[in-house]
Amino acid sequence: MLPARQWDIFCKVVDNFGDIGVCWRLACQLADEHAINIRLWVDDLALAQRFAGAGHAAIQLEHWQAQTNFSESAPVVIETFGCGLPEAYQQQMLKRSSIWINVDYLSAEQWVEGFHAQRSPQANGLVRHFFYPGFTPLTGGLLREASLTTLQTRARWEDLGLAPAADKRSVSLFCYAHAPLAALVDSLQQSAQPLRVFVPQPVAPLLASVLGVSELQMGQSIQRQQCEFMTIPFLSQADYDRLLYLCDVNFVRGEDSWIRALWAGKPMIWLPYQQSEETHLRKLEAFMQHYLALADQATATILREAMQAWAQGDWQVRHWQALIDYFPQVSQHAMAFKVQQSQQVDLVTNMVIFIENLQKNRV
Ligand code: TRH
Repeated sequence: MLPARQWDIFCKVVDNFGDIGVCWRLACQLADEHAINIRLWVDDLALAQRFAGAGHAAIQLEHWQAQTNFSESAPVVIETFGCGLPEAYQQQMLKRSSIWINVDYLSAEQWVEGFHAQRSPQANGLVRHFFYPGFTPLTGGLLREASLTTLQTRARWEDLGLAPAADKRSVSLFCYAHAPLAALVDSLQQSAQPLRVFVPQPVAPLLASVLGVSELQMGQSIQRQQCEFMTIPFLSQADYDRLLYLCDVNFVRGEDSWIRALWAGKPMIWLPYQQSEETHLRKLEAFMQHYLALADQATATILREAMQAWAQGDWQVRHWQALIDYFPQVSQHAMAFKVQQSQQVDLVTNMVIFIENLQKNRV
């Protein structure tokens, strides 16, 4: 039988990097801060190995395939983003009375509070528990490692193989293909202050097409008016955290880079993952209500207009200009939000407490 402190996490990679990005962080924090050994079952093993890098002594990556033979279940099983658990595995869970948690996607929408921590009894006798990340104390909270502050305060450009550039503002740019990139590039080129823009490898082909070059090699740099565009390889998660902390402004997307930008405490422009029926715009609105609640009116207007324009394909020169003109205010706001949000308990701590309570209530 698997020991009590050996948990299973299940991850299906729908697309992009967010699913495995969140699962890898979750696994690492459970291992590092709660001494839990993890088997991470993932359908895209190659992508998981890329995130794992040199690996983690307490995390075992397992290839989850249709024909996988599950001989035993863990006492605690974490399904992520409603990926489902295999029927054969559920039979093992029944034998062991395993606890079943589904960690869902993050949203700042109000309904999340009502759904968080609810139980859903299954026809086979198992109970699935919903665990919703979120921004308020009535949700599961946000992923935040205890070691993050130390990582940030020690971060140096040189660690990333990059030179400091005190005379320029540094920007990181991680976005989707539907972003109005040509309009952003135009506004950055005309920036009142010199810039350098770090473009990670997945975004490089999009930038190449906007700049009218056939290809951009990693590490290549192209100067256009006020702006130096520099492509960088896909970083480890720790190095990506360092980059966000060192940059002055971060464009982020999806689920995980969004929250890492929040913890960087720097002005951020978030691009939600595009969904049907404009669901992503409702998610953006809900986040802005939360993010801008304590901002002064000018700061709130600048950030709101910029995020809306970026998500709705309507970016203009004035949006970047306003961010630069009000840079001290938007920066101060980003730091204040980080501090306010850091007062809340992080997702992994909340989850461990939730699971301990479920275990106690069973005895
Ligand atoms: O890649 P994404 O677009 O992932 C998305 C979202 O999670 C979305 O909600 C989900 O529905 C979809 O996947 C399936 O963006 P996200 O969430 O920011 O994930 C990127 C991950 O990659 C994150 O863990 C940070 C990491 N990363 C690096 O480690 N190094 C890098 O250089 C970069 C650019 C990102």
